[in-house]
Amino acid sequence: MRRYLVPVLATFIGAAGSYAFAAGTHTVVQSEKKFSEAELTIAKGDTLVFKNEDPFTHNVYSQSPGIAFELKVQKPGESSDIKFDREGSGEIRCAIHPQMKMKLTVK
Ligand SMILES: [Cu+2]
Repeated sequence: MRRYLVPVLATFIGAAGSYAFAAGTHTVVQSEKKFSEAELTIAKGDTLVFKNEDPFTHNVYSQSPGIAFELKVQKPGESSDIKFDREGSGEIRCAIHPQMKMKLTVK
């Protein structure tokens, strides 16, 4: 019995620790070839979840300094997490649908 107690305690303490330092999570939905947010400001260390609710593929990316990333092919129904560890700001776009744009600031 005792040998099971240690991992359980470790898991509990680990969960409490990560809860105490938990950074924010924000969700941006892609629907009808639009982002659900036109403009978003988040804190350094926060995570953005991009959720594709369209019936077709998107490729969300940014080339702006500090926030550059690329999700590559994101199929219908898929969610992707991006953690932003650096300060920066700029535009997030979709490589497939040029009309899709939003502004992101990480500070
Ligand atoms: Cu798209």
